[in-house]
Amino acid sequence: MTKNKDSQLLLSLYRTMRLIRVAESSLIKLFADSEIPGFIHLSIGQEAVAAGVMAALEERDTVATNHRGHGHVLARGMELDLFFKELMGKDGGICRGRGGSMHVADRSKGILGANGIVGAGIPIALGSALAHSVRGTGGVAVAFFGDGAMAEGVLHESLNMAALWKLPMLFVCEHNGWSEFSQTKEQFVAELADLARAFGIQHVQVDGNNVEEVALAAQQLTSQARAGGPRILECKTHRIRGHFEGDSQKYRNAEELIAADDCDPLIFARAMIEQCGVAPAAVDGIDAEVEAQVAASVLAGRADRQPDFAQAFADVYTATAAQG
Ligand SMILES: Cc1ncc(C[n+]2csc(CCOP(=O)(O)OP(=O)(O)O)c2C)c(N)n1
Repeated sequence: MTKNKDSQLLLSLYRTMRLIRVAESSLIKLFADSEIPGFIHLSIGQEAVAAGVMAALEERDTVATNHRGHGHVLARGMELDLFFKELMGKDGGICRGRGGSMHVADRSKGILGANGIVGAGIPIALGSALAHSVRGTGGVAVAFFGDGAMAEGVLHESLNMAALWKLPMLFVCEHNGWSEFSQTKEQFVAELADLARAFGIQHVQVDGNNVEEVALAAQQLTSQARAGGPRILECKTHRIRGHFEGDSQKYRNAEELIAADDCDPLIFARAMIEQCGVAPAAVDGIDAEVEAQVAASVLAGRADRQPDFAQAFADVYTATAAQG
């Protein structure tokens, strides 16, 4: 890769990360002002995983995510207005305001859905990988999950089936060290590498705060998975905010929070871009464009109408189910 090409890739990855950061930062205020119903779980600090993995995917690929999935769906290209309207519970949202933060889905982009149940997106991606395999689509299914899911049986069963049937699937673990308010090392006795070994699946661990490293590993692993056989990508990263928005994080010590701030993937990417000889003004330009884009989508979300009751129930129960 030439230096020029490198900087183009980095700029594009940086733009995606900045979009996630600005979108989620605006959600902080919207949530505090009660403009977002329900709970939100922010991925601030973990943007490099979403940007790096999505850059490796093709249109035919499919993705299932978890409760901390805003970054994944934005990086996959969910339309920003539709995203904000959905999170604000508005009629024009991608799921007509019924899904909200933890249940966004967009089949037009191969996004099979976010999921509030730990590990529950994994078998959905597994089913999709089976469909890719049976139908010969050439697609790969990606499951994003946190390290908290390592202790869930559904991950172990899914690893087994994916390996047994050589499915085109990429398991992506965002290892931030925490499962809600408990450290993962206090609730899971092994490492992801041990599970990989047990099921005979190739496992690669990367610095999840280095977007270039994530992107290169994801590129390699998806092309291997596409050829028929699951792969695992483990990204070591940091959750900068609390488990959910509003969590005061009393269970974390100050040093850890400062260390998480020091690993900011955006600052790291910006430094790499400048090392390629790109003028800081070019990066500032991206920041300004993204800020304007997000501000416009927040306004579009505010301007949209609430779904009415009849609409909120439509498609939730079929006529047959309602009668029976
Ligand atoms: C099956 C199940 N058990 C417990 C919970 C409660 N819960 C919600 S998020 C969470 C921890 C998730 O940690 P992790 O998967 O590492 O993701 P992170 O929040 O760190 O991104 C738990 C235990 C749940 N939603 N589902």
